[in-house]
Amino acid sequence: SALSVRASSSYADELVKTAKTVASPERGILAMDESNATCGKRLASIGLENTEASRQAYRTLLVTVPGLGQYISGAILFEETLYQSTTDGRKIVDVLVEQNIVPGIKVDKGLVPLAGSNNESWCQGLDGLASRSASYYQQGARFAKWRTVISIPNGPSELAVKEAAWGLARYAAISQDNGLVPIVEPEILLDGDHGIDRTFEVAKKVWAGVFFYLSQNNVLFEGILLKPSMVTPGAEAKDRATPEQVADYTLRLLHQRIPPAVPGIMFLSGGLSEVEATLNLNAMNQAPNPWHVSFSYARALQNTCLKKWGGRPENVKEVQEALLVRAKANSLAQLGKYTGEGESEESKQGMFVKGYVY
Ligand code: 5MM
Repeated sequence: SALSVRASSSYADELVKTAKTVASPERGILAMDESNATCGKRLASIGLENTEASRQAYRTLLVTVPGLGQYISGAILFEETLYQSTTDGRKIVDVLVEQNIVPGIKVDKGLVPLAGSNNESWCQGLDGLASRSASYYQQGARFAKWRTVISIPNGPSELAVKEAAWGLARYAAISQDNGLVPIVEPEILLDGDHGIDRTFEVAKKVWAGVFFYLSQNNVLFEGILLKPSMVTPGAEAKDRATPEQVADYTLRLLHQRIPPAVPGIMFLSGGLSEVEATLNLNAMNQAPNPWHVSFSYARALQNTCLKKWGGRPENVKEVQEALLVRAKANSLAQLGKYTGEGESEESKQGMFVKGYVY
């Protein structure tokens, strides 16, 4: 069977099941795994201090949205949240499971400069990853995430692409050995004034490398999920692309590089506006795809919520409704049935920050 490809993982059947659950129709992933540094920046944008209590209050608000599990199949958590309780003392992991949402965990240790490259980065976190993953599984996580980045204006150099792909593949193999479905995320940053064709060319190289090393590491393709960037022009390109053009390029990329054995493609939003991210996803789901094509957004799900919240308890209900609106819009887009009607002006504003380093 396909599963014997990775005979060494005793978790093979469970991995396949988990991946299918996360990649289930009408649903996608809520990425709420901001590291403390990134979360601090988000909180600073609404004038709040980056304390554990603020992070707990914010994450409590997100996971307790009534009915969230109808649109959200998985939530990616930062380590602190995986071990944290809600403000009223329930384990966050338990709240997610009650909501029918699979808990996931960010396992990478972030980006650092890649020596010998053209100012590019690589992603750390392989040391000790097996034992950390085993503990995360014990704690209730069933999938993992590792985000590395590729910069188009800075190259990308062959070295950076190879390092990104190899790191993702080692992480994926280690995750599967410990029962966690790896989300493979090589984010191609929006920075640059290049056109969409250049992004397409770079994305093809990156995914070729990723799948070469995934197979070299005997990763079970049926038990992974991908988190790609959509193929768009650089954020500073003069020629913009319509959702139909983005969908056309992105689907072409997927068809040329991603085996149909992979159950789910969960796109990141990367600084696109909330509405743009939803429109693009909707355009990709106008015809049946070999994979579940859905979302794993952080900013494009949370931006309006964060602003509406502002740290004020009296706003919680309204904020929770706002998250549900975005989750529902993306759920409709997963089905190719989103119309874009009634969206606020704010949700149409891009969130790209030039040269932004998390
Ligand atoms: C939520 O941010 C995630 C973790 O970021 P840091 O390690 O930098 O704090 C990030 O990986 C996120 O899950 C993806 O980039 C997708 O988020 P967007 O905002 O691009 O949809």
